[in-house]
Amino acid sequence: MTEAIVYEKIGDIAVLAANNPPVNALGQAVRQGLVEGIERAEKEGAKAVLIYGEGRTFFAGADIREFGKAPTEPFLPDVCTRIEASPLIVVSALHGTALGGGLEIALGSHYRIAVPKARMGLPEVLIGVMPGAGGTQRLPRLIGIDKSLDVITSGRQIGAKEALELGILDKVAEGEPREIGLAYAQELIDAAAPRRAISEMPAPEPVDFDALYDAVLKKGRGLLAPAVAVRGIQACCELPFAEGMKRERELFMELMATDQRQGLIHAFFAERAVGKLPELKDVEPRQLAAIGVIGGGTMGAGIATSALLSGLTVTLIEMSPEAAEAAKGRISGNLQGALKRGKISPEKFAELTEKALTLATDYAALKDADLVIEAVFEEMSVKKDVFTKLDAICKPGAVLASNTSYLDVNEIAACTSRPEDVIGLHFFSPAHVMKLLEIVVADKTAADVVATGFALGGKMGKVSVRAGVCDGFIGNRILSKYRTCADYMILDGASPYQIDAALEAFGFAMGPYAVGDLAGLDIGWAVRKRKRAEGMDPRARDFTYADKLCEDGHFGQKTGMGYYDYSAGAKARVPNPEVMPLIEADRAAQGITPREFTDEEIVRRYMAAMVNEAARVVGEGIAKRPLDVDVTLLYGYGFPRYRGGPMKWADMQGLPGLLADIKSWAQDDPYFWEPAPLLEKLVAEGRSFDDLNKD
Ligand code: T1G
Repeated sequence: MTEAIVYEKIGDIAVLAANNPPVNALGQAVRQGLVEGIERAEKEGAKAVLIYGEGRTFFAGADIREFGKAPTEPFLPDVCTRIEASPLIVVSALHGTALGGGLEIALGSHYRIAVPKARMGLPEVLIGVMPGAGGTQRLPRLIGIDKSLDVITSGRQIGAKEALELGILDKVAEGEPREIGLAYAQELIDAAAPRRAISEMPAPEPVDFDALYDAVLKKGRGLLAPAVAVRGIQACCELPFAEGMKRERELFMELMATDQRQGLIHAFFAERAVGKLPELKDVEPRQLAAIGVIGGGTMGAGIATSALLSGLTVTLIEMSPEAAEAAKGRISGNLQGALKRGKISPEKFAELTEKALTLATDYAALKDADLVIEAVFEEMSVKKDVFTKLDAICKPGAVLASNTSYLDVNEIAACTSRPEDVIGLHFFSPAHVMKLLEIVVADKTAADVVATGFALGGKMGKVSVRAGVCDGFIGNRILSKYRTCADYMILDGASPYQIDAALEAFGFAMGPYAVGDLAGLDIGWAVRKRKRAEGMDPRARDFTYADKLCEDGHFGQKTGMGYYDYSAGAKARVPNPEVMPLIEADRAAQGITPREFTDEEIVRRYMAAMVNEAARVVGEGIAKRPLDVDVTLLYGYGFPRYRGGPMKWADMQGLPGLLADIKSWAQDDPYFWEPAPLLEKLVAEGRSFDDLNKD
């Protein structure tokens, strides 16, 4: 008997306990153990079988580390069918997260019980595949087409209460999974309950699956898996069970072979790896219970909201009592959202706004804070003034953090007597919604202060990425490059509307010009003015059309006009008629004869600019690994998740071809298209960005 499944006989009940930490993934040994356990139970004359998981959870799904490798017997769908075919009563007792193949094992069982806190679901589409062990064949038989479509195409997790209401569970009981499972199995034996094989239940009547397929494909914005899963449900309704299982397997293997599956699995593991830094191994974070926030504008209020929701107390400092009250209003507004979505109760709302939040105008209120983060005006002199005051007021060991989005954290640290306590915590707006947090580590930042930054991000449910100090850190520095590439393509003949459409077809939720209108064109305008004031490299191409748009007062959605005219609403995406004349005038003034761009060229150039700058960012150590760039772009910049991130995309495209394109474009613009040394090195060595992730 393989140790991954521990067999035990208790009276008439054979117990199969999964023992494969950390999440009882259904690796080969577990699958083997389940089949052997069922066979042994039948040989030993048991009347029922109980399957449950030791440790933190029931099976959390197939072992996704086996993906991409040759599948090994016994295959998971066969294990589920073997369980179901047993003449004994088979009970699964769920706790933790019974996901994917885990829930499919439970569906292969005849009865299902769970503890109240158990969660379950079929999240396969989130990693680019679909249920491949009978989920699309059994679930519709159990709960119908509509509910199965929701569960399977959303990949969402379901709580035990909802699962009971849906009919996925037969019972929910307090207690340990083993105990409630044994009691339920005995109850079924005593009641002479019948085997209840889902595959023997009638399948739902077919519906218009072509229409469903089209609707799901459209909703997925290019994501294949949910739509292909619809074909699995169709097979359930149109084919006998055994043929339906074969069809499901075919569809599953088709998805397994897609780039999207590669991209999504990469994203899954990258977002877990990004918080694992060797330099933080065994480093304890400092105490984190009470924090201070300076500045209650959009960012400060968002940060305070996120901190309050994560259980921290917050002292918010503003310039005046009125400004502090206004900040409290923003925070309450943010929390109203959480209240409406049922994330917090009315009592919790009152506790957060009335007890956990303290307003003040005097920095002395920060004397006991464990960490203070400033979100004041993006001006170095203002930041230095704040940090000088904090240095004088805050207790020894307090972490002093800046939310700056590009200023030099080393320079900020240097104005305190404790540079080792200073760090950058770059939140993205709105800070209580966006998951990305760039943890900007300055030259003298202490390791336990970095660990405290990650601990804060963890409490807030952020995806935290370590960044070095440079203009724009990881995300904004790369953004500046690919955004400039788009601007250059406009100078040379493309339109902002063609560029937005091409990149939305690539998978971005919004193209760069629609994003600019949403965020506010004045932000980019200020950056361009700052860079001109700092002195731009004479080799850099400049353009005026974007400035003129701002000079005309068009900042995007907030003024009703930007690249688009919002008078008919944001969804209408009506081009602003003033834009093309400004672009044409700029081209004429620079003697540029516009040329045609294909959508393919637009995407290729845009992505090459992104990857080339990202390679510099990794090469300079600003980002630790290529996967850190992937996670940053996925969580902060709307990069399509099914492509895995820019570095994963580049690996799948092939680095040599990308470098060749960059070199050919460098003939026209050697400054902008200078190849990144790391990219040249990897191509010369025949290596990929993913090879670097594994170094
Ligand atoms: N296979 C292998 N390793 C896994 C794993 C899995 N399914 N799930 C998690 N891990 C690892 C993870 O990499 C990390 O490893 C550790 O476990 C803790 O995970 C046929 C084919 C279960 C909700 O998609 O959603 O079944 O970094 O840090 O936050 O239809 O992990 O410690 O070395 O995420 O508490 C379907 C994916 C597979 C579930 C736990 N199942 N996992 O979250 O811990 S496809 C899934 C999760 C399938 C069948 C198809 C979460 C979690 P390390 P963690 P967590």
